[in-house]
Amino acid sequence: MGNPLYDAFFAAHEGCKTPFLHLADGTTLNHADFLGRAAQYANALNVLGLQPGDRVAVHIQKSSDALALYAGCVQTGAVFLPLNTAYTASELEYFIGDSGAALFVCDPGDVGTLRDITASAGCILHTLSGDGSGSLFELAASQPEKAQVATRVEDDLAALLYTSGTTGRSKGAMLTHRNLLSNARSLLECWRFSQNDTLLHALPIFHSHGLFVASNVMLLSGGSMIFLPRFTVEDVLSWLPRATSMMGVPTFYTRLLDDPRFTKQATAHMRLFISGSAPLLAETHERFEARTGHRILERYGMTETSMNTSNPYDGDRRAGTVGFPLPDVEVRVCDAETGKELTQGEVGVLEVRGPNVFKGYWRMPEKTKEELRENGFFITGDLAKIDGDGYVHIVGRGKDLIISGGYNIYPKEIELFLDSLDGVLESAVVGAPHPDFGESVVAALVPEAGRELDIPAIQDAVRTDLAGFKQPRHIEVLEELPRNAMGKVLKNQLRERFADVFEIQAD
Ligand code: MLC
Ligand code: AMP
Repeated sequence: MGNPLYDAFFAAHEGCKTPFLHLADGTTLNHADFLGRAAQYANALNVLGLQPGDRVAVHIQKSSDALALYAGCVQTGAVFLPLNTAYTASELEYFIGDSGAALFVCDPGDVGTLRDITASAGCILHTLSGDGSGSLFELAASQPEKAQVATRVEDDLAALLYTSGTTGRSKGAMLTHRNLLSNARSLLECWRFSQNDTLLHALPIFHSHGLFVASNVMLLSGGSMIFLPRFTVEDVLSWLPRATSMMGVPTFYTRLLDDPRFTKQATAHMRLFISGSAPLLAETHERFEARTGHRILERYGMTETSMNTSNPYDGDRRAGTVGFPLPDVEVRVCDAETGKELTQGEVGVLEVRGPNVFKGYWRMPEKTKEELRENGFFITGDLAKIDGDGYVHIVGRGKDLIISGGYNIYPKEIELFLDSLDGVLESAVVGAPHPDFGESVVAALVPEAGRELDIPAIQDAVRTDLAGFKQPRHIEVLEELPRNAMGKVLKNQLRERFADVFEIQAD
C-alpha cells in the first residue's frame, strides 16, 4: 500500500509549518497549509467522480492553487496533464480529444470558446483563475482539508506531457511515479537542495522544467519557492535577495545580464544558478561568471526523460557541455543509421536509459517503438559526443526542431498549417538565431502558380490558430524551395539564407 509521489512529496511534510510558497502578493503558504489545499482539490476531484488513471487536463495560469491541483491529482491517482497557456482553442481541441481527458480546467474567461469542444469530447469543464476564483476553486474551498490517498505503484502514470512531433502530431509522454520520483531524488542529491533552500521559481509550470525539475525537487527537499507568475527582470531582481538558488532557460540569464543592476553584489548570497531546456552559449556562461562570479550549472533533459545529465556541483562546470550522466542514468552515442554504439569522441545520436525514461507515448505504440528500444534505451534525437573527461556535449539536433526561449517548436506542424492556407503551394519553416530567444521561427512560402499571397491575411490566420511562440516572426515569399536531387527541401540552405534576419532587425 502507498503512493510513491504522495508519500515523498506531500506526506513527508504533514504538519510542517515552515514556508513552502512565497507568493507575488507578499503572502506565504506553509507546507501544512499547502497540503490542506491539495487535499481539498483531491476531494473536489472525487466529488466530480474522477477515478485513478483519469486524465485531468489543465490550461490555467500559474498559481499556488494550480500547484495544489497537481498535488490533488497525485493524491487521488488522477493523471495530471498541463497545457501551455499560449495554446489556442484549435490546438487545445487536439489535446482534449487525444488524451480522452475526463476533466478540463481552464481560466474562467475561456469557457465561451471551450464549452463546445469539451462537451463534444464528453469531458467535464471547470474553471480556476490565477488569482483564486472559478468553479473548481469554489468546489475545492467547500471540501475538508484531509483526503484519502489513492494507492499507486511505481509503474502507474502520474502525468501526461505533450511534446510536439516531427510528423506534426503532438505525442503524450507517459510519465510514471518511478520516473518523476527517481529524477527528483537524483537532482536533489546532485544539486544539494535542502530545506534551507529558497528557489526563485519564474518558470511556467506546464512543462517539465518548471513542474518536475523545479517544483518536484523543492517538494522533495522541504524547502521553499518564490513562486512568481512569470519571468520579468524587474520581479526577479526584487525577489533575488530572498532566494538561495534559481533555475531558468538561457533567455532568463541573457535578459538579466542586459540589466546593469544584475551585479556581483546582487548575487553574492546565491548558492546556485541552473540553466537548461536550450543550449546556453559559452559566451553567456563566461559573461555571467565575469559579471557575478557564479558559474552557471548547465544540465540537459527532455520531456520524455526528465533530466539526463548535469554539470557537477563540485568540480568544473564546463561551458558548452551538459556535464555527466546523472547517477542512475546511462548514456551512449550511437550511429543514426545502424544504431551501433560509437567510440568516445565520435558524434552520433544520444541514447539514454534509466528509471527516468518514460513509459511510452500515449496511445501511439508505433511511435513508442520507433524511439524507445526494447532494451530500454530512448533515442533522444539530439546529436552529441562524449569527451575524454566524460563530459557530454550536445552538438546539434538530428530532429527538425526549433527551440525558442526554451519552448520546442516542430517546423512540420507550422508547415502543415501554412500549406493549408489559401494561395500557398508549399512552405518550409526553419529556426534562425534570435538575440533574445536563442532561435526564432522563419517561414518561406511558395505561392500557387499565378497567385499573389495576401501576407496580412496569412498573418491573421497564424495569430488565430497558432500559439504566439510558434508564430513565424519573419515570412518570406520564394519562387521555389531549394531541393536536392531526391526532392528533399534543403533546410540548411534556408537556415544560411535567413541566418541574419533577426540580428539585423535587432540592430
Ligand atoms: C513568449 N513569446 C515568445 C516566447 N515566449 N516567442 C518566442 N519564443 C518564446 N519562448 C511571445 C509571445 O507570444 C508574445 O508575442 C511576446 O513574445 C511577448 O510575450 P510574453 O508572454 O510577454 O513573453 P515573455 O514573458 O517575455 O516570455 C519569454 C520567456 C518565456 C522566455 C520568459 O517564453 C518563458 O518563460 N520560457 C520558458 C520556457 C520553458 O519553461 N521551457 C521548458 C520546457 S521543458 P506577441 O506577438 O503577442 O507580442 C524542456 C525540458 C528541459 O525543455 O530540458 O527543461
Ligand atoms: P522538450 O521536448 O521540450 O522536453 O525539449 C527537449 C530538448 O531540449 C532536448 O531534446 C534538447 O534538444 C533540448 N535541450 C534541453 N536542455 C538542453 C541543453 N542544456 N543544451 C542543449 N539542448 C538542450
